[in-house]
Amino acid sequence: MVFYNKMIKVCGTLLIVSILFGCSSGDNFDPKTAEIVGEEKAELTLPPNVPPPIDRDHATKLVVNMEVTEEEKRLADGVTYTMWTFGGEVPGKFIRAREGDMIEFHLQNHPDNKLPHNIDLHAVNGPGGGAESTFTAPGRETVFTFRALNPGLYVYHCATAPVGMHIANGMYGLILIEPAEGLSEVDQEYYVMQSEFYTEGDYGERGLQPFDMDRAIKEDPEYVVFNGSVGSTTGDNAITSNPGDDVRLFVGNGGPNLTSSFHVIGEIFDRVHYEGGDRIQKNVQTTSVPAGGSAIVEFETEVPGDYILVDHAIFRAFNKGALATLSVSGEEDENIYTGQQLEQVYQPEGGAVQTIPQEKREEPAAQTIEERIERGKSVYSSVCQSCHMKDGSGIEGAFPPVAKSDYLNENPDRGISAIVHGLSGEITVNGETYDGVMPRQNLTNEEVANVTTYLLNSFDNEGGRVTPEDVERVREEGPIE
Ligand code: HEC
Ligand SMILES: [Cu+2]
Repeated sequence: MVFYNKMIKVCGTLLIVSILFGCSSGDNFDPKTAEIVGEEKAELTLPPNVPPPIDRDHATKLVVNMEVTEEEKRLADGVTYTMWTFGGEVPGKFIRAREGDMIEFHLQNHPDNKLPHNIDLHAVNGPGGGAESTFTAPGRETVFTFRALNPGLYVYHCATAPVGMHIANGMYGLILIEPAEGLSEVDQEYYVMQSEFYTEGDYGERGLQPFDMDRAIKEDPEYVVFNGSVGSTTGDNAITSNPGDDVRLFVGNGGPNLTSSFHVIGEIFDRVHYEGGDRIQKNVQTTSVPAGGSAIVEFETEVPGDYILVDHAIFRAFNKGALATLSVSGEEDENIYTGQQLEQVYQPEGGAVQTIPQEKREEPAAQTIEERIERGKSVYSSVCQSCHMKDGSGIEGAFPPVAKSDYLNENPDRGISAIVHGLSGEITVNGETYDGVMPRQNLTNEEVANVTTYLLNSFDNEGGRVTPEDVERVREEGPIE
């Protein structure tokens, strides 16, 4: 304390010293008593966008208008859900304020809504985080004011009973209280928030899906997503940067139940404000973001390519939707990453063995097409399903659909070739472009014939039959472009 007072004195009297020692007006800034200068209307943004950094050097009265809506929205392709939103989207609009600001919060419940709602902002010091003051019936508006005392990244959510259901239906978002001295300058800032959906239908089941309370209580979601839907932030909607840029992600987790193991495939977080607070951890691979919590993640993107944001509880990523894409475009840098330098036959026995031995598995050949389809189905579920999904729909932006696939139906040999030779490079399936890598599958001719026959006769494909002789022929002819 004595030392602190002394520092202020030194800083105040010796400007040069104060610059050297990094003193700033922030050192004796008290958010409780900071003078409120002027008034502003807060600019709110929908995900993945973030309002611009605050360039004020004083506290102000900040007016926030947040409208609650209840509307049917896309959860996945062919799947919709009645979402309850803060500001028209899930997650809700991003709020950016400065430490010391006096925030006048207006909660507006749209007259077409059916239910009352309120808001608990974790950035508030006061009962219910504002929930008690903002209980609002449809067609009504409530107002309360709070002082932003603690800088950090905070979750807000609806806290109207049943609270779990209001959150599960989409009522959460992020509010950033910038420290008085501001955050470091970066090239891009994005808003990414994870959450779960508990639907009556299984993953991918089409139509408007009602909320399933039993699944929610068991914490067994069908969907785990970033920014409100499967594929919200992939393909044309991917977030972007360029090599050499500093990227800052404001990461939130609305839950309602699961903790996220937040990870970006192919990147290391240079700095993490873990739990959205002051402390910085450096050089982090995966950071925990608890339900109702956050993290600020910063890293430089060095090398061009697609970087996939995942919950590294990995079945959530590949089977429940928790995938987003950061697309980095620009110059390669082989000093940092070369890309593949070699791909060749691996011969553990040395040069004497010229081919990889085909493991001979005991299996009598299928006699009928029904038998083929039946056996092909079990190959599919043990080998292919993890990427192409149980219903063959694939994953937007990553794995093409094998359901109703024009690419496959046009020439079934392409399917055989993908399995026995692998497949990479750009292909177009049902109008969407994919540029992924399907590894060569180590299956017998019989198994490939079965699984391809199964594919052709399932998932709305056009039928057909493939024999082990067809597979042998495609093996010999080499990959089909
Ligand atoms: C590790 C993930 C993965 C696995 C496992 C996998 N695939 Fe693929 N598959 C892909 C990717 C990625 C592509 C697209 C490759 C590209 O973009 O060039 C693809 C493409 C295909 C295609 C052509 C495109 C289309 O959608 O019609 C077929 C057919 C296919 N796979 C069938 C299968 C079958 C059958 C199996 C199981 C024996 C299987 N795949 C296993 C990832 C996978
Ligand atoms: Cu609510």
